[in-house]
Formats: sequence, structure tokens, C-alpha cells
Amino acid sequence: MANVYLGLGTNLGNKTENLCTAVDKINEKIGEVTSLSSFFETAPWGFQSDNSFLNAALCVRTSLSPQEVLSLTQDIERSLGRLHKSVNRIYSDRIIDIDLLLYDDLVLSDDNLVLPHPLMAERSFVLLPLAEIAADVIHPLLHRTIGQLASELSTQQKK
Ligand code: PH2
Ligand code: MG
Ligand code: MG
Repeated sequence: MANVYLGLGTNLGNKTENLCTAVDKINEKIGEVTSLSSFFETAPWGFQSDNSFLNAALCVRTSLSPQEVLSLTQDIERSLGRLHKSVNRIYSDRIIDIDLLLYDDLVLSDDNLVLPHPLMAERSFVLLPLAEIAADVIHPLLHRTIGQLASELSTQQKK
């Protein structure tokens, strides 16, 4: 069994409902959701939009491989009505986005999946929810805890 941390985000429609539906489907199709952060209202990062986000992080215990988890999260995104993915980091408004952040302490770089998520340490909309549920988890490449990364990022952003 692996502990997998997922980041969830939505900035369209009924955002609370979108997150809750995604969590239910993850619990049903991927494995037991063992922790869930609170929902954070955040400003769009990396693109312009009038629609603020609701972001969350969760831990799911699963016997599935990283690729199987990825494929199921993409099925869940589609079942909630997500139409397109970002291309070359051109982001757009979305009903739901589910990102794989950490899969135990696995380091992996496939064409369609990189673990840990390559941008997680730069994004407070990822680190703040994640720090609520995984403060003591160590990032396998940066060798710092999620709690440390979160507080370092917020100090950096105040400069
Ligand atoms: N996701 C992005 C790009 N920008 N900004 C916020 N606040 N929340 C997100 O989930 C988010 C974003 C790419 O997936
Ligand atoms: Mg994303
Ligand atoms: Mg995504």
C-alpha cells in the first residue's frame, strides 16, 4: 500500500461541491481517503482570471501504481466535466484539477507523469493545504519537510 498525496483545485461552478464530489470519487475508485485538508480560497496563480480558486489536498491509501492513479484521476476529472488540460503551462479556468503531488517517497520521470510534482514547492496553493495534513512528510528530492517548505515559501513571498 502506498500513501499518495493529491492536490485538488477548482475555479468554476459550485467549487465546494466540485471538491466534495472529487473526494468521494477518489475514495470510491482509488482507495481510502485518510486525510483531507480544509478548503482554501486562493488567487489564480500563473494566469489571469476573474474566478478565484478553491484548493485542497488529501492523502489516499492505495494499492494502485502511479500510472493507474493518474489514469483514474483523469477519468474523475472528465466525469466532473473537465474539458481540456493545460498545454505548455498555459492554464485556464477549470471545474476540477487533480494533481499527483507525492507517491510515498518515489522519484519518477515519465513522459506523462513526474513525481514529486515539479512545481509543488513554488506554489502556496499546494503547500498550505498539504502542510495541514502532511507537515512532517519529507520531500524526497528537497529533503525538507512539507511544513518547512510551506514556511520558507511564505517568508520568501513577504520579501
Ligand atoms: N492550478 C494551476 C494554475 N494556477 N492557481 C490556483 N490558485 N490554484 C490552482 O489550483 C491552480 C492555479 C494549474 O493547474
Ligand atoms: Mg494543476
Ligand atoms: Mg492537473
